[in-house]
Amino acid sequence: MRLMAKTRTKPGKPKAAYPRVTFLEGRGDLPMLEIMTPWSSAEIYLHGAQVTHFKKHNEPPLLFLSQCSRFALGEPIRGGIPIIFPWFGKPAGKETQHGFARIKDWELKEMAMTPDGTVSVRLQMPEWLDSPDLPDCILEYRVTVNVALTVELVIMNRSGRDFGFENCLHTYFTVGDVGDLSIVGLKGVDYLDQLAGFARKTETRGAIRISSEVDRIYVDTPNTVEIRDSSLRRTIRVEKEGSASTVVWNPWIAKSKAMQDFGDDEYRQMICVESGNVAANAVNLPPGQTARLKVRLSSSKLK
Ligand code: TA6
Repeated sequence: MRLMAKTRTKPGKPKAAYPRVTFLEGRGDLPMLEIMTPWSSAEIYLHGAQVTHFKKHNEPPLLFLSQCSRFALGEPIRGGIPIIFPWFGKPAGKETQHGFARIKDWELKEMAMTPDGTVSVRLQMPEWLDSPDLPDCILEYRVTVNVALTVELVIMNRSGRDFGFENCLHTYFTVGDVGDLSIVGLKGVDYLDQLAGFARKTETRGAIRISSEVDRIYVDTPNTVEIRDSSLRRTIRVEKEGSASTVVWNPWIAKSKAMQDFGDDEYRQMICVESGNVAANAVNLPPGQTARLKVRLSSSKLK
């Protein structure tokens, strides 16, 4: 099914090619939005409200999507920006890794285009009934596509009690070769090393290089992070608001082989730099309050 939502053009004027939003059945016949703007293209699946693609017209894709990803109900999509909520990892007693937001089918609530060609989309997770470990709240996700990609996860606590949760925008970035990049912005920040039993350490490097599996939760940091990719000659900027944690992950060889929905060699073309509130930075949201987690992803030529 292809329904086109185009900007209105005055009679006699050539039809604007951009901006354009097309609703179609994507991989696995899952409904998705295909977005074209004067600067870029993007794709959002209603499954998990997952942005799976963002690419500026004159650059390689910014987001990484595994060629082996599943696109099926109840399964997470491997790549793009998975929404992690209401817990990170797999705490005791939880049956799914990284919560359930990324495997729910979200609803498209609003779509807007501005005269300059920016496209914004608002999605909402299906409501649930208040329960002892899951207070009644509204979850919205706002995606803005132009020369950059901005995503915002908004959680409104409608219950009569505090709501404690973790959230994270688990972003997968495309890189030329993981051995040719450096991650800048985390020097002096403490992190929990998931490969060393969550031991707390301090980052001593101004430019972090990747040469083995990395799985670190940097805590108490509002910092912007840059991914400087000398292979693609590109710098990716990860700016964030409402986030105290930054997670850096690359599965490397063994874990890549162990993941069914990830190619054995795909670790070379990706890095995860994730923005959220995890572990000691978990959120406690009082009744009636709203929590906002916002990330702006942009790129420029590597100087
Ligand atoms: O990004 C950090 C992490 O928690 C890693 O430990 C790894 O499990 C990754 O998330 C991917 O998790 P997923 O459930 O998507 O396979």
